[in-house]
Amino acid sequence: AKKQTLLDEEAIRRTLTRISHEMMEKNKGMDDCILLGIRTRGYPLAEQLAANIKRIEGVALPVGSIDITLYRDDLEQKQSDPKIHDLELPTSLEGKKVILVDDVLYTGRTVRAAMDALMDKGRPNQIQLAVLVDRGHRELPIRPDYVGKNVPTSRSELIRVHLSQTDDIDKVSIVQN
Ligand code: 3GP
Ligand code: 5GP
Ligand code: MG
Repeated sequence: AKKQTLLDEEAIRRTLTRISHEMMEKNKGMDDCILLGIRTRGYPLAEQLAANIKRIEGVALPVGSIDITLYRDDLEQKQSDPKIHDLELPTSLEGKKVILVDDVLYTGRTVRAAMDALMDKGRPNQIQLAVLVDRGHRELPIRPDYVGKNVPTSRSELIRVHLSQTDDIDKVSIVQN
C-alpha cells in the first residue's frame, strides 16, 4: 500500500490553532458553546481545541464525548446506519451551541447519528461541525463549518489519523489500498 503524509505534527498544530481562531470569530468569544468529540479521535481533537481557546481567549469550554458504533464489518461496505453507544454531556443542552468534532468526515452518517442523539437529549440553540479532514463522498446534506484540510479521495483510499493521545504521534496520511 502506498502511503503519503498529508499533515505532520507542526501542520496539525497550526491547523488546530487556525480552527480555534475561526471558532472564536464565528461565535464572538465562545459564550454558551460546548465541544463534543466523536470517539475515538474526535475527542482528543476537541480537547486540543478547548486548550487552545483557553490559552487564547481565557474561556474554559465544557468538553463532552459521543461514542458512535458503526455496524460495518468492512469499512468499505456500509452495513447499516451508525448507532449511539455512549453520550457524555458536560452540561444541559438548553440554550447552548454544540460544536461536534471528528477526525474525518466521509459519508456524514456518523454526524447525522450524533445530531439525532443530541436532539433526543434536549434542544441546543445551534449545532456546528468541525473536522480535521474532509474526504468527500457525502451521502447526506451535511457540511462542516470548520475544515482542517479538504482531501479529495477515491473510495478505496483511506485517511490514517494518528494523534499523540491515542497513537503516540501526530500525523495524518493517505493510504492507497
Ligand atoms: P476514529 O474513531 O479514529 O475516529 O471507525 C473506527 C476507526 O476506523 C476510526 O477511528 C477511523 O479512524 C477508522 N476508519 C478509517 N476509515 C474508516 C471508514 O471509512 N469508516 C469507518 N467507520 N471508520 C474508518
Ligand atoms: P462517516 O462516513 O459517517 O462520515 O464516517 C464514519 C466514521 O469513520 C467517522 O467517525 C469518521 O471520522 C471515520 N472515517 C471515515 N472515513 C475515514 C477515513 O478515511 N479515515 C479515518 N481515519 N476515519 C474515517
Ligand atoms: Mg472519526
